[in-house]
Amino acid sequence: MRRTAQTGSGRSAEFDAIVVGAGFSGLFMLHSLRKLGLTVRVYEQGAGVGGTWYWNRYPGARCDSESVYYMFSDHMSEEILSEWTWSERYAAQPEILRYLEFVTDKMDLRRDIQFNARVASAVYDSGRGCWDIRLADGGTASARFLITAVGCLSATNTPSFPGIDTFAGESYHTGAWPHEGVDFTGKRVAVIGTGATAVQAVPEIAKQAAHVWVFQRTPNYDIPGRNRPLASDYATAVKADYKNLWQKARESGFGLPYQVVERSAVDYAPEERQAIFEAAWAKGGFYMGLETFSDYLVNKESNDTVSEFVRGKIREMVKDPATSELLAPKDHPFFTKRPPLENGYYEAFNRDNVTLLDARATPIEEITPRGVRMGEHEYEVDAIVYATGFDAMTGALFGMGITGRDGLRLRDKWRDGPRTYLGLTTHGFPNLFLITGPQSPSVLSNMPVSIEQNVEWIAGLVQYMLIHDLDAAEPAREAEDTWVAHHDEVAAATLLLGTDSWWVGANIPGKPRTLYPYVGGVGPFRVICQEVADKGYEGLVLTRHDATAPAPAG
Ligand code: NA7
Repeated sequence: MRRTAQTGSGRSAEFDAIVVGAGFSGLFMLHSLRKLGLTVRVYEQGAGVGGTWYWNRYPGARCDSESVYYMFSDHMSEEILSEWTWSERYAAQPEILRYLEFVTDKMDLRRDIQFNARVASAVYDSGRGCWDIRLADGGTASARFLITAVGCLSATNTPSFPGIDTFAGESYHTGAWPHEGVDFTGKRVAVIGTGATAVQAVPEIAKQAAHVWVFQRTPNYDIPGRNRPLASDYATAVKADYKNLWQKARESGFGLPYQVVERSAVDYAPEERQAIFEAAWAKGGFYMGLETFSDYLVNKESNDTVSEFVRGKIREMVKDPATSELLAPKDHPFFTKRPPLENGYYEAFNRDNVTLLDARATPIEEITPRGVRMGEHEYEVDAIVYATGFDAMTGALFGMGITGRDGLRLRDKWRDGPRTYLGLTTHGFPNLFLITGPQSPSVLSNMPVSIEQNVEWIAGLVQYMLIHDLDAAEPAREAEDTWVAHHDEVAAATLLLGTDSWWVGANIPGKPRTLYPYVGGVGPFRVICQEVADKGYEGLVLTRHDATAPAPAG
């Protein structure tokens, strides 16, 4: 590969690689490419690092993977791993942001990151064999490689309720929360949505507000998080066994080093099953889904048992029978939507100042200057919190105006749903690499584990290209077709496509319905990617820019 050097002068800066986003993915990608000796520029639209953890500052925001596994492994830095100790079982947003800032400074990453820099377009120039980037402020740059590290949940979704702009009070989307925080003391608050975000925010908002109305369209199977301060001996024990635990996480289905036992709930007597459920419930966290029985996603009968167990727990926890019935999901099987972890959510409905409203039976009709109208009733509030989620996985990518070979826009290519090779590359877009892209495990995993795997695979490919003096990598159309077919086949064997969720794009009107993340598992995905690499990046067409070979077919 002929290197391009940063000019530092002239209108358009040139780099070997441009990375978009400075969250977990962008930081590790920058570090990895630097190690290869490349010039790299990271463009980040926020004023600081952190990605998701920069934007999602709503009350109660925390990770749902246990903190000790929600971090970089020694592949980033052994020193950071040993120096950093989390204070809670699930770290809160300020602590995660502090961690990412600590990593940034420790690894001296900041000098290659340009903040307040939103990429408005990214266009591939076949003649020069590079990507031309235009920033929203008019700045330009180009690079051989373009790597998206934009996160899966970064393009916020606010439903287009009639009258939304007429509201006279304060409105907030949880994914773009004011940095100075919001004081809800004494206020009447509407929270729209009951996904993982609302489940974290409602108990905290309820502690301040005069009254909170929670507008629920679909109830979820919320699992107790059982958050608590992290005992130092626990952190020490995890650190001592870190290599083993991370290896287990890398080989696991969901990127967590849990003990998955291959067994079905239907093969157990009701009392035995109950004991297994109770043990996981008491433990808290994703153990409920991952360490009880292993066939919930493919066996409805097995799933019915855990779904009923969780419904029973909700009925026990929420005192008002009508409210608990409304909170108990009946329209979809457990884990076919992301199960939120709750730390006081169900308890909140036992407070006098929290009311659950059924936005399924009586949909929100409009936002008025005074509040939210459902049917005949107008709920007058001082503030509206939109906990209405994201245009997941593709929203942020489309927002960057990515255009590949022959003027092909990514948005057009994926009009009927994403088409990728391994979720990491897509035909027609040479040297475009997607970290946690659609059709990779991404959101169906503990993100840092998938991010490290994705980044290392991309860095491995770049290194291979450097060694073999290659300029461009692009998946062959047939390789992509094969991957999409495999992805779809694995998805079709599960219950996931039958439930309306953001995993299948159902939350965004008009979005193609397909499973966006790959459900084949983190471990198997890693093996597939490694095999591809071992075979000289099989499925990718690798070319020299000055070669006479034609561009990949299609
Ligand atoms: P989610 O999980 O997409 O939740 C959004 C919520 O907003 C969900 O309860 C939606 O109901 C609700 N919603 C969306 N549009 C409407 C309208 N028009 N009316 C009423 N209610 C509506 O987003 P989160 O931010 O909570 O979580 C995203 C992920 O972040 C989470 O899964 C974790 O992986 C981390 P619906 O269920 O669609 O009926």
